Amino acid sequence: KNATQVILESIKSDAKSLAVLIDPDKMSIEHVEGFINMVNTSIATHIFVGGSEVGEGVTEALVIEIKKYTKLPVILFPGDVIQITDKADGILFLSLISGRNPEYLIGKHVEAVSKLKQTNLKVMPCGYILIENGKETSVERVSQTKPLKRNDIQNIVDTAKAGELLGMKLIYLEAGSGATHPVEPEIISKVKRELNITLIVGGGIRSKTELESAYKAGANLVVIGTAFEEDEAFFDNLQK
Ligand code: 1GP
Repeated sequence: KNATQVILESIKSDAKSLAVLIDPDKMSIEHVEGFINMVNTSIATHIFVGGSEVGEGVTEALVIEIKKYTKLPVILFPGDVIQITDKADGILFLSLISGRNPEYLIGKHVEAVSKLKQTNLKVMPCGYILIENGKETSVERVSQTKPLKRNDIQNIVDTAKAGELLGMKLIYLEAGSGATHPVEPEIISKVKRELNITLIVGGGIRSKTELESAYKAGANLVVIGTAFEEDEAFFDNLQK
């Protein structure tokens, strides 16, 4: 099975997948080998690479290094067009549908096309929904958009459904990197109930209990970054 097939199957299936998010801004090249070795022994199924503020060329160098040590699919989770590199397997083509900033709804995507045409990246259209978690997140700051209110669940559900009806293959409920409160299970389950496509959940998940409750509520793929950045011993709880 090649990486692209693995990605496709993970999109279609109801599997409980875990993506480890690596922010190129925070991971040094020297540290990649040791870190990826820990990822390999864990239950992680995907590696996401991306951040809100990353310089030119940094992502590509990091992806090349990651690929040396793992067979897991490496998916770009880009905050900007400059993070596109054909060294990865796929890209989440994120439209920030919780916001009303045309740049992040369609502008960046138009800009990305000429770059994507030069790659073999598997492009995965994804409705990206930012949900308030109590403090301002970097997505909010960089995109100049407001998150959806966490007590207006109907609006969150309708936003996710609108993404599906527009043809998106994935919906990503995002509390924001380092969020104090992850997306609540009640929100996950109500969105999942209405949705016929794969549901990704991330932001602020720091324990195995929170991970499991996200799966139980209906998340198909959970993304964790900060918990690994802050304490690599977290991998010990997530062994295969
Ligand atoms: C951020 O959802 C991801 O975009 C992961 O968030 O860094 O809080 O795990 P954390």
